[in-house]
Amino acid sequence: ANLSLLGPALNKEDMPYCPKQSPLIGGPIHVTFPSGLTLAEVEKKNPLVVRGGRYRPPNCEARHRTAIIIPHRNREHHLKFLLYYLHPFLQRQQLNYGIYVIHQAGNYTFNRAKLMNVGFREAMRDEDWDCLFFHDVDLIPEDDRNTYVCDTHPKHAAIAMDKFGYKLPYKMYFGGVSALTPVQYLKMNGFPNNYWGWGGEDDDIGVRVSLGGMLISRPSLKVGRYKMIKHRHDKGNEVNPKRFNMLAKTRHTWKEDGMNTVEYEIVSRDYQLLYTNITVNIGTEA
Ligand code: UDH
Ligand code: NGS
Repeated sequence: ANLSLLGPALNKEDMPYCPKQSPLIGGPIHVTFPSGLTLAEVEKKNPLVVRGGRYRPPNCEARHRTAIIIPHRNREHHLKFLLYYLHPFLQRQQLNYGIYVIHQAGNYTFNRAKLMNVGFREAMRDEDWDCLFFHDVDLIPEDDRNTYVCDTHPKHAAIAMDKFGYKLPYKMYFGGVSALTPVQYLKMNGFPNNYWGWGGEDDDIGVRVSLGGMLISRPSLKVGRYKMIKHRHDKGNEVNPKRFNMLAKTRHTWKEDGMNTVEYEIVSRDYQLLYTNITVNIGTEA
């Protein structure tokens, strides 16, 4: 096309694409949890991050737009460490990115997968993201080469966690951190809305990938490494006794439960410097 017909270009549009492989990427990251770290310090270390936790490389046009979706309640301490590591990590990858914290309102039993559905819809309202990373708040990536971009199949990124001896705990494990394009997400009707409490929802998501006719893509064990911030079971996220019965039925329920049926009310959307905070009322178990 004759670009001159479009009139004078803005500076931003004149920028070359970023290189296919970022020159800023290193190797293993030494993860520690400095005591006394404050959010204000994390903000100061990330001067190019703008309102709502958004960033674009300053000198080149990003090749990828990635949204990070973090299900959250009562884990501010973990969130601070995740942001401390994630912002510089994503900037070294030269991504156009945004971080969304999806905060479950009230004290009713936690529902991780439904919060992800909320995050998907709300993030896609902002921007036509290429890729969404569904990210537990307590998992810190330990290698720069773990690129936060999507693959041709849904990606399970947290393949090697310290608590499992840096191995996959079982072949179908899909927990912790996963990444899907919007097309992949909708192909499996998103995530289930009915897993209240701990356990099973990640296995259900893994089953949906294959019911949607897709495979699971994974980084290498060397690269997909994560350190988990140690903690106990949360109050309000008790083990879900129904999870095995529900899992046995996924193949009959996935088309009627997911993105096409998710219901919720946004309580607030506020734009913090380091993330967009969406507080949502997701109701209670039917
Ligand atoms: N989450 C919250 N708040 C909650 C519960 C869960 O923010 O109250 C989110 C958070 O992003 C977390 C994710 O949901 O990373 C998954 O929940 P989880 O961390 O409780 O699940 P996980 O399987 O740990 O990582 C369960 C507790 C294991 C205790 C083992 C004690 N030795
Ligand atoms: C499986 C759970 C998953 C869970 C995984 C790891 O048994 O939800 O263990 O748990 N599936 C069911 O309960 C059906 S962990 O070691 O992180 O506590 O993610």
